[in-house]
Amino acid sequence: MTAALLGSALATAQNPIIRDQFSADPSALVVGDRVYVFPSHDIKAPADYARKDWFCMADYHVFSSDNLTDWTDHGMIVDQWSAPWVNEKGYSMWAPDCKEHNGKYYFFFPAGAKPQPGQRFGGGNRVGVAIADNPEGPYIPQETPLEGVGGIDPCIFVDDDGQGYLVMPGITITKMNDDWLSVSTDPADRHRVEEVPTKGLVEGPYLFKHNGKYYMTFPWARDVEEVLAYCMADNIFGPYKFMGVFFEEHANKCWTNHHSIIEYKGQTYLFYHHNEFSPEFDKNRSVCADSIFFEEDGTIRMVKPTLRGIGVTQSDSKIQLDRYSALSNSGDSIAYLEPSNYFAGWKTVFFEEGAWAQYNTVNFKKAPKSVTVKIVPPSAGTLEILQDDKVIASVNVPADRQVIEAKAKVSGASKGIHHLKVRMATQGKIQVDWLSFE
Ligand code: FUB
Repeated sequence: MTAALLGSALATAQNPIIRDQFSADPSALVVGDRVYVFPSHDIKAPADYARKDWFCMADYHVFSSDNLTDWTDHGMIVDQWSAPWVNEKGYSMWAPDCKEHNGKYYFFFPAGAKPQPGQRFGGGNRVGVAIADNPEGPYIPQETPLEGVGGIDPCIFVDDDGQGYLVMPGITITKMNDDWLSVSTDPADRHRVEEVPTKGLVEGPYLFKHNGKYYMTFPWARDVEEVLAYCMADNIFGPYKFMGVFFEEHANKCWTNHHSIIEYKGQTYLFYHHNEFSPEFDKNRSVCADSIFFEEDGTIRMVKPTLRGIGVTQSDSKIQLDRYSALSNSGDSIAYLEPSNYFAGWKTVFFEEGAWAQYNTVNFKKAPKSVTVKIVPPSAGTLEILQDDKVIASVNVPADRQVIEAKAKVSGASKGIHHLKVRMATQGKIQVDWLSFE
Protein backbone atom coordinates (compact mmCIF):
# COMPACT_ATOMS: atom_id res chain seq x y z
CA MET A 1 0.00 0.00 0.00
CA THR A 2 1.42 3.36 -0.96
CA ALA A 3 -0.06 6.56 0.32
CA ALA A 4 1.22 10.09 0.18
CA LEU A 5 0.47 11.80 3.44
CA LEU A 6 2.16 15.05 2.62
CA GLY A 7 0.43 17.31 0.20
CA SER A 8 2.36 19.31 -2.33
CA ALA A 9 1.08 22.74 -3.22
CA LEU A 10 0.17 23.00 -6.86
CA ALA A 11 -1.12 26.46 -7.53
CA THR A 12 -2.95 26.53 -10.82
CA ALA A 13 -6.09 27.99 -12.19
CA GLN A 14 -8.13 27.73 -15.38
CA ASN A 15 -8.18 24.82 -17.80
CA PRO A 16 -6.51 22.38 -17.55
CA ILE A 17 -6.65 22.50 -13.75
CA ILE A 18 -3.82 19.97 -13.26
CA ARG A 19 -0.66 21.22 -14.88
CA ASP A 20 2.30 19.15 -13.72
CA GLN A 21 1.22 15.71 -14.97
CA PHE A 22 -1.35 14.11 -17.24
CA SER A 23 -4.71 13.37 -15.62
CA ALA A 24 -7.98 11.98 -16.98
CA ASP A 25 -11.43 10.62 -16.09
CA PRO A 26 -11.91 13.06 -13.19
CA SER A 27 -14.27 11.98 -10.46
CA ALA A 28 -15.11 14.97 -8.25
CA LEU A 29 -16.40 14.74 -4.70
CA VAL A 30 -17.50 17.54 -2.35
CA VAL A 31 -16.38 17.04 1.25
CA GLY A 32 -17.35 19.97 3.47
CA ASP A 33 -15.81 23.09 2.01
CA ARG A 34 -13.43 21.29 -0.34
CA VAL A 35 -13.72 19.66 -3.72
CA TYR A 36 -11.63 16.51 -4.18
CA VAL A 37 -10.80 15.24 -7.65
CA PHE A 38 -9.84 11.60 -8.19
CA PRO A 39 -8.59 11.32 -11.77
CA SER A 40 -6.84 8.48 -13.49
CA HIS A 41 -3.20 9.20 -14.31
CA ASP A 42 -1.95 8.89 -17.88
CA ILE A 43 1.79 8.34 -18.24
CA LYS A 44 4.15 7.81 -21.16
CA ALA A 45 4.48 4.07 -21.82
CA PRO A 46 7.51 2.65 -19.95
CA ALA A 47 9.83 -0.01 -21.42
CA ASP A 48 7.89 -2.94 -19.90
CA TYR A 49 4.60 -1.85 -21.51
CA ALA A 50 4.40 -2.84 -25.15
CA ARG A 51 1.33 -0.82 -26.19
CA LYS A 52 2.85 2.57 -26.95
CA ASP A 53 -0.37 3.63 -28.71
CA TRP A 54 -2.75 2.89 -25.85
CA PHE A 55 -3.79 4.17 -22.40
CA CYS A 56 -1.03 3.61 -19.86
CA MET A 57 -1.90 4.12 -16.19
CA ALA A 58 -0.15 2.66 -13.14
CA ASP A 59 -1.48 4.69 -10.20
CA TYR A 60 -3.89 7.32 -8.90
CA HIS A 61 -3.39 10.70 -7.22
CA VAL A 62 -6.01 12.81 -5.43
CA PHE A 63 -6.23 16.60 -5.70
CA SER A 64 -8.29 19.12 -3.75
CA SER A 65 -9.22 22.80 -3.66
CA ASP A 66 -11.35 25.08 -1.52
CA ASN A 67 -11.63 27.82 -4.15
CA LEU A 68 -11.67 25.89 -7.47
CA THR A 69 -8.58 27.86 -8.50
CA ASP A 70 -5.68 26.54 -6.42
CA TRP A 71 -5.42 22.75 -6.50
CA THR A 72 -3.26 20.68 -4.16
CA ASP A 73 -1.85 17.33 -5.20
CA HIS A 74 -2.08 15.05 -2.15
CA GLY A 75 0.11 12.52 -3.91
CA MET A 76 -0.32 8.95 -4.98
CA ILE A 77 -3.04 6.92 -3.23
CA VAL A 78 -3.13 3.52 -4.95
CA ASP A 79 -0.83 1.88 -7.49
CA GLN A 80 -0.68 -1.33 -9.49
CA TRP A 81 2.27 -2.69 -7.48
CA SER A 82 0.66 -2.39 -4.06
CA ALA A 83 -2.98 -3.35 -4.77
CA PRO A 84 -2.77 -7.12 -4.06
CA TRP A 85 -4.98 -8.42 -6.87
CA VAL A 86 -3.84 -6.04 -9.62
CA ASN A 87 -1.60 -7.14 -12.49
CA GLU A 88 1.60 -5.22 -11.84
CA LYS A 89 2.37 -5.11 -15.55
CA GLY A 90 -1.16 -4.12 -16.55
CA TYR A 91 -0.87 -0.30 -16.64
CA SER A 92 -4.66 -0.33 -16.81
CA MET A 93 -5.82 1.60 -13.75
CA TRP A 94 -8.66 3.28 -15.60
CA ALA A 95 -11.45 5.65 -14.52
CA PRO A 96 -12.11 5.51 -10.74
CA ASP A 97 -14.72 6.94 -8.38
CA CYS A 98 -14.75 7.75 -4.66
CA LYS A 99 -17.64 8.35 -2.24
CA GLU A 100 -18.10 8.63 1.51
CA HIS A 101 -19.89 5.87 3.45
CA ASN A 102 -20.24 5.60 7.22
CA GLY A 103 -17.47 8.15 7.77
CA LYS A 104 -14.96 6.39 5.51
CA TYR A 105 -13.93 7.02 1.90
CA TYR A 106 -14.37 4.16 -0.55
CA PHE A 107 -12.21 4.49 -3.65
CA PHE A 108 -13.44 2.21 -6.45
CA PHE A 109 -10.97 1.56 -9.26
CA PRO A 110 -10.91 -0.74 -12.29
CA ALA A 111 -7.72 -2.56 -13.25
CA GLY A 112 -6.50 -5.68 -15.00
CA ALA A 113 -6.34 -8.55 -12.49
CA LYS A 114 -3.23 -10.70 -11.96
CA PRO A 115 -3.18 -13.69 -14.29
CA GLN A 116 -4.64 -16.78 -12.63
CA PRO A 117 -2.99 -20.21 -13.01
CA GLY A 118 -3.30 -21.20 -16.66
CA GLN A 119 -3.90 -17.62 -17.85
CA ARG A 120 -1.10 -16.15 -19.93
CA PHE A 121 -1.95 -12.47 -20.02
CA GLY A 122 -4.19 -11.46 -17.15
CA GLY A 123 -7.41 -11.96 -15.29
CA GLY A 124 -9.51 -9.38 -17.15
CA ASN A 125 -10.81 -6.04 -15.92
CA ARG A 126 -12.11 -6.12 -12.36
CA VAL A 127 -13.18 -3.43 -9.91
CA GLY A 128 -11.38 -3.04 -6.57
CA VAL A 129 -11.97 -0.92 -3.48
CA ALA A 130 -9.47 0.93 -1.29
CA ILE A 131 -10.66 2.50 1.97
CA ALA A 132 -9.45 5.57 3.88
CA ASP A 133 -10.45 7.61 6.93
CA ASN A 134 -9.88 10.87 5.02
CA PRO A 135 -10.47 11.76 1.38
CA GLU A 136 -6.77 12.43 0.82
CA GLY A 137 -5.84 8.99 2.21
CA PRO A 138 -3.99 6.89 3.13
CA TYR A 139 -6.08 4.30 1.25
CA ILE A 140 -5.86 0.59 2.04
CA PRO A 141 -6.73 -1.58 -0.97
CA GLN A 142 -8.79 -4.72 -0.37
CA GLU A 143 -7.14 -8.10 -1.00
CA THR A 144 -9.58 -9.08 -3.74
CA PRO A 145 -11.73 -7.25 -6.32
CA LEU A 146 -15.54 -7.04 -6.02
CA GLU A 147 -17.12 -10.46 -6.38
CA GLY A 148 -19.16 -10.86 -9.55
CA VAL A 149 -18.24 -7.47 -11.01
CA GLY A 150 -16.18 -7.19 -14.18
CA GLY A 151 -15.45 -4.24 -16.44
CA ILE A 152 -14.27 -0.64 -16.33
CA ASP A 153 -15.47 2.81 -15.24
CA PRO A 154 -17.32 2.18 -11.95
CA CYS A 155 -19.50 5.03 -10.67
CA ILE A 156 -20.93 5.07 -7.16
CA PHE A 157 -24.22 6.85 -6.64
CA VAL A 158 -25.57 7.53 -3.15
CA ASP A 159 -29.29 8.27 -3.00
CA ASP A 160 -30.92 10.63 -0.49
CA ASP A 161 -31.71 7.70 1.82
CA GLY A 162 -28.00 6.76 1.95
CA GLN A 163 -28.38 3.65 -0.24
CA GLY A 164 -25.34 3.16 -2.45
CA TYR A 165 -25.50 1.91 -6.04
CA LEU A 166 -22.80 0.68 -8.36
CA VAL A 167 -23.29 2.02 -11.90
CA MET A 168 -21.35 0.27 -14.66
CA PRO A 169 -21.14 0.71 -18.44
CA GLY A 170 -23.85 -1.24 -20.05
CA ILE A 171 -25.53 0.67 -18.35
CA THR A 172 -26.44 -1.20 -15.17
CA ILE A 173 -27.38 0.12 -11.71
CA THR A 174 -26.93 -2.36 -8.86
CA LYS A 175 -27.70 -1.87 -5.16
CA MET A 176 -24.64 -2.21 -2.99
CA ASN A 177 -24.72 -4.17 0.22
CA ASP A 178 -24.14 -2.12 3.34
CA ASP A 179 -20.47 -3.17 3.60
CA TRP A 180 -19.86 -1.43 0.25
CA LEU A 181 -17.54 -4.34 -0.52
CA SER A 182 -20.16 -6.37 -2.33
CA VAL A 183 -23.23 -5.83 -4.47
CA SER A 184 -26.67 -7.34 -4.09
CA THR A 185 -27.25 -10.47 -6.16
CA ASP A 186 -31.04 -10.14 -5.98
CA PRO A 187 -32.28 -9.50 -9.56
CA ALA A 188 -34.79 -7.00 -8.12
CA ASP A 189 -31.86 -4.85 -6.97
CA ARG A 190 -30.45 -4.48 -10.46
CA HIS A 191 -31.64 -2.39 -13.37
CA ARG A 192 -30.36 -2.07 -16.92
CA VAL A 193 -30.89 1.34 -18.50
CA GLU A 194 -32.20 0.38 -21.93
CA GLU A 195 -32.96 3.88 -23.14
CA VAL A 196 -29.40 4.67 -24.26
CA PRO A 197 -28.25 4.75 -27.91
CA THR A 198 -27.56 1.28 -29.27
CA LYS A 199 -25.19 2.50 -31.97
CA GLY A 200 -21.76 3.80 -30.88
CA LEU A 201 -19.99 2.88 -27.66
CA VAL A 202 -21.55 4.08 -24.42
CA GLU A 203 -19.11 4.05 -21.48
CA GLY A 204 -18.13 5.95 -18.32
CA PRO A 205 -21.68 6.44 -16.91
CA TYR A 206 -22.10 9.05 -14.18
CA LEU A 207 -25.36 9.21 -12.23
CA PHE A 208 -26.32 12.30 -10.23
CA LYS A 209 -29.49 13.81 -8.80
CA HIS A 210 -30.69 17.39 -9.22
CA ASN A 211 -33.99 18.79 -7.93
CA GLY A 212 -35.32 15.28 -7.31
CA LYS A 213 -34.58 13.97 -10.82
CA TYR A 214 -32.05 11.29 -11.73
CA TYR A 215 -29.58 12.16 -14.49
CA MET A 216 -27.71 9.28 -16.10
CA THR A 217 -24.92 10.94 -18.07
CA PHE A 218 -22.42 9.09 -20.27
CA PRO A 219 -19.78 9.48 -22.98
CA TRP A 220 -21.16 8.28 -26.30
CA ALA A 221 -19.24 7.68 -29.53
CA ARG A 222 -22.07 9.17 -31.60
CA ASP A 223 -19.94 9.46 -34.74
CA VAL A 224 -16.20 9.02 -34.04
CA GLU A 225 -15.10 10.89 -30.90
CA GLU A 226 -17.23 10.79 -27.77
CA VAL A 227 -19.86 13.39 -26.86
CA LEU A 228 -21.58 13.57 -23.47
CA ALA A 229 -25.25 12.63 -23.48
CA TYR A 230 -27.86 11.88 -20.83
CA CYS A 231 -31.12 10.27 -19.83
CA MET A 232 -33.51 11.49 -17.09
CA ALA A 233 -35.81 9.63 -14.73
CA ASP A 234 -38.06 10.18 -11.72
CA ASN A 235 -36.95 6.92 -10.11
CA ILE A 236 -33.53 5.37 -9.86
CA PHE A 237 -34.61 2.24 -11.73
CA GLY A 238 -36.35 4.29 -14.40
CA PRO A 239 -38.02 4.48 -16.77
CA TYR A 240 -35.30 6.74 -18.18
CA LYS A 241 -35.83 9.05 -21.14
CA PHE A 242 -33.01 9.78 -23.56
CA MET A 243 -32.49 13.58 -23.58
CA GLY A 244 -29.65 13.94 -26.11
CA VAL A 245 -26.24 15.56 -26.02
CA PHE A 246 -25.08 18.27 -23.57
CA PHE A 247 -21.39 18.44 -24.50
CA GLU A 248 -20.02 18.04 -28.02
CA GLU A 249 -16.85 16.25 -29.16
CA HIS A 250 -13.55 17.89 -28.25
CA ALA A 251 -12.26 20.24 -30.93
CA ASN A 252 -8.77 18.76 -30.53
CA LYS A 253 -9.97 15.25 -31.44
CA CYS A 254 -9.49 13.70 -28.02
CA TRP A 255 -11.42 10.45 -28.49
CA THR A 256 -12.56 9.97 -24.90
CA ASN A 257 -14.80 12.29 -22.88
CA HIS A 258 -15.01 10.85 -19.35
CA HIS A 259 -16.60 13.16 -16.76
CA SER A 260 -18.31 13.69 -13.40
CA ILE A 261 -20.77 16.30 -12.12
CA ILE A 262 -21.02 17.92 -8.67
CA GLU A 263 -22.92 20.69 -6.95
CA TYR A 264 -20.66 22.98 -4.90
CA LYS A 265 -21.76 26.14 -3.10
CA GLY A 266 -24.95 26.37 -5.16
CA GLN A 267 -23.36 25.89 -8.59
CA THR A 268 -23.19 22.72 -10.68
CA TYR A 269 -19.83 21.84 -12.25
CA LEU A 270 -18.72 19.45 -14.95
CA PHE A 271 -15.27 17.86 -14.62
CA TYR A 272 -13.93 16.36 -17.84
CA HIS A 273 -10.66 15.99 -19.73
CA HIS A 274 -9.04 16.70 -23.07
CA ASN A 275 -5.54 16.42 -24.48
CA GLU A 276 -4.41 20.07 -24.32
CA PHE A 277 -0.90 19.12 -23.10
CA SER A 278 -0.56 16.37 -25.70
CA PRO A 279 -2.10 17.55 -28.97
CA GLU A 280 -0.53 14.71 -30.99
CA PHE A 281 -1.51 11.81 -28.69
CA ASP A 282 -4.99 11.73 -27.18
CA LYS A 283 -4.20 9.05 -24.57
CA ASN A 284 -2.28 11.67 -22.53
CA ARG A 285 -5.08 13.82 -21.19
CA SER A 286 -5.64 16.69 -18.74
CA VAL A 287 -8.50 17.44 -16.36
CA CYS A 288 -10.70 20.51 -16.93
CA ALA A 289 -13.80 21.95 -15.30
CA ASP A 290 -16.64 24.21 -16.42
CA SER A 291 -20.01 25.32 -15.05
CA ILE A 292 -23.28 23.56 -15.87
CA PHE A 293 -26.62 25.33 -16.06
CA PHE A 294 -30.12 23.87 -16.23
CA GLU A 295 -33.18 25.02 -18.14
CA GLU A 296 -36.38 25.61 -16.14
CA ASP A 297 -37.71 22.17 -17.09
CA GLY A 298 -34.60 20.54 -15.59
CA THR A 299 -32.87 19.72 -18.88
CA ILE A 300 -29.15 20.42 -19.10
CA ARG A 301 -28.12 23.44 -21.17
CA MET A 302 -25.34 22.69 -23.69
CA VAL A 303 -21.98 23.12 -22.00
CA LYS A 304 -19.30 24.88 -24.03
CA PRO A 305 -15.80 23.99 -22.87
CA THR A 306 -13.78 27.10 -21.97
CA LEU A 307 -10.12 27.79 -21.35
CA ARG A 308 -11.00 30.20 -18.53
CA GLY A 309 -12.65 27.38 -16.58
CA ILE A 310 -13.99 28.03 -13.09
CA GLY A 311 -12.97 29.92 -9.95
CA VAL A 312 -11.88 33.46 -9.19
CA THR A 313 -8.35 34.60 -10.11
CA GLN A 314 -6.54 36.97 -7.75
CA SER A 315 -5.20 40.14 -9.40
CA ASP A 316 -1.75 39.71 -7.79
CA SER A 317 -1.31 36.17 -9.19
CA LYS A 318 0.23 35.49 -12.60
CA ILE A 319 -2.91 35.86 -14.71
CA GLN A 320 -2.65 33.53 -17.68
CA LEU A 321 -4.37 35.61 -20.34
CA ASP A 322 -4.08 32.72 -22.82
CA ARG A 323 -6.84 30.98 -20.74
CA TYR A 324 -9.12 33.74 -22.01
CA SER A 325 -12.88 34.16 -21.68
CA ALA A 326 -13.21 35.86 -25.07
CA LEU A 327 -10.89 36.75 -27.94
CA SER A 328 -11.32 39.32 -30.72
CA ASN A 329 -12.22 37.89 -34.12
CA SER A 330 -8.86 38.63 -35.64
CA GLY A 331 -5.39 39.88 -34.79
CA ASP A 332 -4.50 37.50 -31.97
CA SER A 333 -3.84 33.83 -31.33
CA ILE A 334 -2.74 31.40 -28.63
CA ALA A 335 0.52 29.44 -28.98
CA TYR A 336 2.61 27.08 -26.86
CA LEU A 337 5.48 28.84 -25.05
CA GLU A 338 7.88 25.99 -25.75
CA PRO A 339 7.02 23.74 -28.69
CA SER A 340 9.09 20.91 -27.13
CA ASN A 341 7.51 21.17 -23.66
CA TYR A 342 3.76 21.70 -23.68
CA PHE A 343 3.62 21.74 -19.86
CA ALA A 344 5.40 25.13 -20.00
CA GLY A 345 2.01 26.54 -21.02
CA TRP A 346 0.86 29.10 -23.55
CA LYS A 347 1.21 32.72 -24.63
CA THR A 348 -1.22 35.21 -26.16
CA VAL A 349 0.10 36.68 -29.40
CA PHE A 350 -1.27 40.07 -30.55
CA PHE A 351 -0.39 41.05 -34.12
CA GLU A 352 -3.02 43.63 -35.19
CA GLU A 353 -3.93 47.00 -33.75
CA GLY A 354 -7.25 46.71 -31.86
CA ALA A 355 -6.99 42.95 -31.19
CA TRP A 356 -7.95 41.99 -27.64
CA ALA A 357 -8.27 39.16 -25.14
CA GLN A 358 -10.73 39.24 -22.25
CA TYR A 359 -10.22 37.39 -18.96
CA ASN A 360 -13.20 37.29 -16.61
CA THR A 361 -13.62 37.21 -12.83
CA VAL A 362 -10.45 38.71 -11.43
CA ASN A 363 -10.51 39.73 -7.77
CA PHE A 364 -8.73 42.98 -6.93
CA LYS A 365 -8.38 42.99 -3.12
CA LYS A 366 -7.21 46.62 -3.39
CA ALA A 367 -7.20 49.12 -6.24
CA PRO A 368 -3.90 48.26 -8.00
CA LYS A 369 -1.12 50.85 -8.43
CA SER A 370 0.91 49.13 -11.14
CA VAL A 371 0.86 46.19 -13.53
CA THR A 372 3.63 43.86 -14.73
CA VAL A 373 3.36 42.04 -18.04
CA LYS A 374 5.73 39.20 -18.87
CA ILE A 375 6.67 39.57 -22.53
CA VAL A 376 8.20 36.95 -24.81
CA PRO A 377 10.42 38.07 -27.73
CA PRO A 378 10.14 39.11 -30.50
CA SER A 379 7.70 41.79 -29.33
CA ALA A 380 7.27 45.56 -29.73
CA GLY A 381 4.35 47.99 -29.41
CA THR A 382 1.89 49.19 -26.79
CA LEU A 383 -0.77 47.28 -24.86
CA GLU A 384 -3.74 48.84 -23.11
CA ILE A 385 -5.09 47.18 -19.97
CA LEU A 386 -8.81 47.62 -19.30
CA GLN A 387 -10.90 46.91 -16.23
CA ASP A 388 -14.51 46.39 -17.33
CA ASP A 389 -13.88 48.33 -20.58
CA LYS A 390 -12.14 51.26 -18.84
CA VAL A 391 -8.48 51.80 -19.73
CA ILE A 392 -6.40 51.66 -16.51
CA ALA A 393 -2.88 51.27 -17.88
CA SER A 394 -0.80 51.58 -21.01
CA VAL A 395 2.18 49.25 -21.23
CA ASN A 396 4.96 50.18 -23.60
CA VAL A 397 6.88 47.14 -24.87
CA PRO A 398 10.30 48.04 -26.28
CA ALA A 399 11.85 45.85 -28.98
CA ASP A 400 14.02 43.43 -27.03
CA ARG A 401 15.60 40.06 -27.65
CA GLN A 402 15.12 38.94 -24.05
CA VAL A 403 12.09 37.84 -22.08
CA ILE A 404 11.19 40.98 -20.15
CA GLU A 405 8.76 42.05 -17.45
CA ALA A 406 7.27 45.36 -18.66
CA LYS A 407 5.84 47.50 -15.89
CA ALA A 408 3.33 50.38 -16.07
CA LYS A 409 1.46 52.67 -13.70
CA VAL A 410 -2.23 51.88 -13.14
CA SER A 411 -4.72 54.69 -12.59
CA GLY A 412 -8.49 54.78 -12.15
CA ALA A 413 -8.80 51.08 -11.23
CA SER A 414 -11.17 49.86 -8.51
CA LYS A 415 -11.15 46.97 -6.10
CA GLY A 416 -13.59 44.05 -6.27
CA ILE A 417 -14.27 41.44 -8.96
CA HIS A 418 -13.87 42.70 -12.51
CA HIS A 419 -13.37 41.49 -16.05
CA LEU A 420 -9.99 42.26 -17.50
CA LYS A 421 -9.16 43.06 -21.12
CA VAL A 422 -5.79 43.44 -22.81
CA ARG A 423 -5.82 45.31 -26.13
CA MET A 424 -3.15 45.93 -28.75
CA ALA A 425 -3.04 49.74 -29.06
CA THR A 426 -0.50 49.99 -31.88
CA GLN A 427 0.68 48.08 -34.88
CA GLY A 428 3.40 45.50 -34.27
CA LYS A 429 3.45 42.22 -32.43
CA ILE A 430 3.37 41.53 -28.69
CA GLN A 431 3.53 38.09 -27.06
CA VAL A 432 2.20 37.93 -23.49
CA ASP A 433 3.03 35.12 -21.08
CA TRP A 434 1.14 36.51 -18.04
CA LEU A 435 0.26 39.74 -16.26
CA SER A 436 -0.03 40.62 -12.60
CA PHE A 437 -1.11 43.66 -10.58
CA GLU A 438 0.63 45.23 -7.62
O1 FUB B 1 -8.93 6.37 -19.18
C1 FUB B 1 -9.16 5.11 -19.74
C2 FUB B 1 -10.54 5.02 -20.26
O2 FUB B 1 -10.73 6.00 -21.25
C3 FUB B 1 -11.63 5.29 -19.27
O3 FUB B 1 -11.83 4.29 -18.36
C4 FUB B 1 -12.72 5.57 -20.22
O4 FUB B 1 -13.87 6.09 -19.63
C5 FUB B 1 -12.03 6.51 -21.15
O5 FUB B 1 -11.95 7.81 -20.65
